[in-house]
Amino acid sequence: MGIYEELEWRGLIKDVSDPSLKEKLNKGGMTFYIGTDPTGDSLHIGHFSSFLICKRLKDAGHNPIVLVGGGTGLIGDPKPDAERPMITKEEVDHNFNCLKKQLIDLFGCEVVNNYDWYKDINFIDFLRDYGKFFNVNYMLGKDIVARRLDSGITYTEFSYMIMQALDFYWLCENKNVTLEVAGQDQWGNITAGIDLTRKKTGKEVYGFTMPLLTKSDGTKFGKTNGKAVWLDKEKTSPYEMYQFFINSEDSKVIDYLKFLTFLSKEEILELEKKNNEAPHLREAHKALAKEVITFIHGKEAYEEAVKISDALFSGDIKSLNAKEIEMGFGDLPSIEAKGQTLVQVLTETSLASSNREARQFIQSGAVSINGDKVTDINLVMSKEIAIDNKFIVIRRGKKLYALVRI
Ligand code: 629
Repeated sequence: MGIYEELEWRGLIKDVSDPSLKEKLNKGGMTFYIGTDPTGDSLHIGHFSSFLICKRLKDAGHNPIVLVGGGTGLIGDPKPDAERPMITKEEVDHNFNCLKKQLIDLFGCEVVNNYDWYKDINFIDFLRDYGKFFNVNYMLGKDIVARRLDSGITYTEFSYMIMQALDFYWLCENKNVTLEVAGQDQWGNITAGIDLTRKKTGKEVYGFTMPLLTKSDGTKFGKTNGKAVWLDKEKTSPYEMYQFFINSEDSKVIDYLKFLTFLSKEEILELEKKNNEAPHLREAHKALAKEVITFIHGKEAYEEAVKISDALFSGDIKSLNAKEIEMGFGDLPSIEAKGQTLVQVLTETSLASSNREARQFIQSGAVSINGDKVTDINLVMSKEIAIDNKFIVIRRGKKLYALVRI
């Protein structure tokens, strides 16, 4: 199976600019690029699903270049619904450096910045050497622009497609790039670049897009409780990422394995069989979490995430050190220890609705401290009973937790 057939099997081919691309991709040897704008200081799992194409095509004998748009990031790629807020040059520079580091750490590829060539193009030259090739009706025909005419689009965002098209032309002339790849939302920008390059040089360049990962209800993949799943472990811990993948919908987990891992077709079909026969064992989900977290954060971070998850499930909190508790309980209810009794802590953390109910829970044996059942309603929160003198983990029943910080 050639790389094109593999990408098709994985569901990673959406639009293709020319049928001849199939043979070209299977042959290898193309220099291609994929871009991202520095709108934030970390990539998220949605970017990750697109940027994996760098490794997929590199493994098939192609040469990846990643563009981080220090120039286009100052302008803003129009979104279907509304104008983007303008971000400052300082923010763009900071974000550029963050994303460049992440991309090199993850993919080890060449990173270019389109500000490096925009800074040398003055306004008159831009209009004469590039704007002249864009008929306004052509630009209005692009899907995202057409959808913005009612709500309004500024000249700034309207100009964006000329800039991205210019990039493809510049990279073709200066880096021998003959292919741009992106998620499906970028089709209009890619075809603008193909057309501009042909008009200016007579050369044929190519593009294809990948579907954007979605949840079964069609909404955007990569958000959990309204929060994005970031690649920066200080923003989304490997443990949180583990929980995100373990809780993927059963109906989507095989698609996610195809999009987000390098497991073979045979391995994925085997996991699909297991997922159909015994979804409660979550073997496909665990494989997905293992492959993605190991790729992004490394084997140790993955193993630590599993250890925390198992401890929380079994209640064996004592097996965790303070750092692991911090990671595992990051977003659970937590309070500072100020000499409270266990009864007060249960009500303060809403593990009980009243002191009376708290006493009932404790005396019925429903409450444990750091994994050990306690029945002493007068137990005082102190560092003597804390793990590493830092944390006291309260558990009520099977799944309700709260954290007392010393
Ligand atoms: C200049 C800028 C170029 C080529 C591309 C770009 C960025 C592009 C864009 N991409 C999205 C982004 O920056 O906005 N105009 O967040 C995003 N991309 C990855 C995938 C995507 C796309 O980073 O292509 O489809 C989904 O993640 O939306 O010369």
